[in-house]
Amino acid sequence: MAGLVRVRPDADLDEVVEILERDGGVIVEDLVDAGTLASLWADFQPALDACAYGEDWYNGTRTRRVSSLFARTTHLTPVVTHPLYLGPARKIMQKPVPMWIGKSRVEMTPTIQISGTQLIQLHEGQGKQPLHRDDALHLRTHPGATSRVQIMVAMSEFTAENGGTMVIPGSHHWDDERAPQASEALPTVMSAGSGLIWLGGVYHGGGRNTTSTPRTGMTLALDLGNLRQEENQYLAVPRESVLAYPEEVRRLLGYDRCPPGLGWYEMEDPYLLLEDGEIPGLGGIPGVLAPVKAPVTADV
Ligand SMILES: O=C(O)CCC(=O)C(=O)O
Repeated sequence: MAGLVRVRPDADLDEVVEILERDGGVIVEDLVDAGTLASLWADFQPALDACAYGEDWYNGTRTRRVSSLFARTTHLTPVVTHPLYLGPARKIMQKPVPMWIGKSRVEMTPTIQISGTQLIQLHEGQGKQPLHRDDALHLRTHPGATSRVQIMVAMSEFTAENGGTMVIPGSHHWDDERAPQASEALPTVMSAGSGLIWLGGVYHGGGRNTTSTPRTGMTLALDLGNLRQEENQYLAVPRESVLAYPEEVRRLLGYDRCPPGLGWYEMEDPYLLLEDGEIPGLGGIPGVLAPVKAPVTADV
């Protein structure tokens, strides 16, 4: 198969969804503007410089990895809410699920959430990472519905020589018997500020860096809201840092409920606790809201 399709940041959402569902990945050129990229570098550089290389073959022994990104910067909103990242993630993953509750036929649409965040800096001599599927974290079987949409933003240029992410286009359609071959994987070549977006079922991995210049990528993953977050965002991001972001991002960080009823606090939307520091009326007003207001009849 040919390499991944490249689109501009103003590409049509439905077209990008179609590309992603067909090929498993897409490159959005110039997804992050120069000002945002500079701000992210300013906030992340000290942590990257202080970070030691990894110690195992999978994470890379010539690779620096820095996580807890929403605690380290306030500049991630334009990345995680980019219409060509969040838009396709919502369209692909937030599919209504029909169910019976007693005699009522209802549909529940899951939320999505920020799962893992990481800077990945490959240094000279870093070899290829084993090809893998990121939805393996949730022990997903294939083929199956997509439960993760991930982005890798090029913080520096990605080339075939410096370890640009290796991707096997179309591999999300494969079953679990077919093993990925290195010869099938194509390097992601993109300029700083561009973004590779791919589905959780796609085989991919970091490439080999044979140059003397580090390759720096920033990856964020959006997962279905009924799965455990890869990175524990409640521990990784202090409340003050969460509050530095707008409501949509706060909810994506996990301060939300996934229908029909996951993630509640005292049976209420945890977002209320985050914002107000208390659940209004708790203990004082009878009739605390049910987790989900679905059209369910009382007779069972
Ligand atoms: O660094 C990359 O390009 C990909 C890294 C990756 O897939 C991983 O660490 O799981």
